[in-house]
Amino acid sequence: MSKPVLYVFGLSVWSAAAELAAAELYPENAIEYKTISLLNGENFAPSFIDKNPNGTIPTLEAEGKIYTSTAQVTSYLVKNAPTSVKAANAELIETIHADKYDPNFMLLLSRNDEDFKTKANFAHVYLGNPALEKHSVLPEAEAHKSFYEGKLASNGGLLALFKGEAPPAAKDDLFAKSQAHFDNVKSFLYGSLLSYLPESGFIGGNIPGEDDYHVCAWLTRIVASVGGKSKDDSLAAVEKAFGGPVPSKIVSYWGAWTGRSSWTKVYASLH
Ligand SMILES: N[C@@H](CCC(=O)N[C@@H](CS)C(=O)NCC(=O)O)C(=O)O
Ligand SMILES: *[C@@H]1O[C@H](CO)[C@@H](O)[C@H](O)[C@H]1NC(C)=O
Repeated sequence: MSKPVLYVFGLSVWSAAAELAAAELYPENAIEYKTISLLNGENFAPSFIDKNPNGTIPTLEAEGKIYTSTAQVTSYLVKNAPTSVKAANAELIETIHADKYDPNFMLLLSRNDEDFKTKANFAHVYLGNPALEKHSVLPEAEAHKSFYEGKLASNGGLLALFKGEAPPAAKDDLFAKSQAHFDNVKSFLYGSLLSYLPESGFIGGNIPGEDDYHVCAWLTRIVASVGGKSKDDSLAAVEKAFGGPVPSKIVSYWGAWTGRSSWTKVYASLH
């Protein structure tokens, strides 16, 4: 039987959730990894959209089937692993993937002109990727016309803002939306997330369970998005950004994850 193929990218938050699951549960050579560079827009190639109509990673091909969301990919990896771990709490998975807590938006989040300047470079590279348009005009792209139209419109709209081509009111909208997002993330991190976390160890017990891969990936991105660069400086960065001491459950959870070899493997740099 051929190996499962996991499509990943080293800077992707949700790819990291699947990579953590793979590193925790499978021997080194049990899974074939294929890198899809989001910075080069490889996820916009029609051949990739054929596999995942949303053009997102992680994506998994296994036993003739294809899994197109983080929840599906991770769930497959857990169910088919040689060892068993605690299965997911569907409510937590849905919550942590909710738009209001979207960890990817943290990279573009601009609450004021200073943020806006800091994020502009990434916004230009990511949203203005010429690969999207290039792939969209290929004959093979025809079958995915609505995907390309939607993506060009949404990326283009936000890019116009960062290029200073949009009306000032649109920029104010971005600032307001960003402030609301920041507040949502803060209230989750300092509030409702804690109800799912144990005092020590993992949601899955002494070892991480299915929920923990998602929560770790989300938390590590939040830490990275506020300037955390290593496991040791990270909580100080969180405290400074959100203006409050990090809750003890988060401190303990961060320590539990960052002590694992899977975390060290996936997070050579925080992302
Ligand atoms: N809801 C999807 C989101 C996955 C997602 O947003 N993946 C990002 C990387 S973390 C991606 O591939 N983005 C590329 C894009 O949206 O163009 C899931 O849970 O799998
Ligand atoms: C694409 O994304 C949407 C919105 O997140 C989701 O409802 C849909 O199931 C996804 N499609 C696939 C094939 O994963």
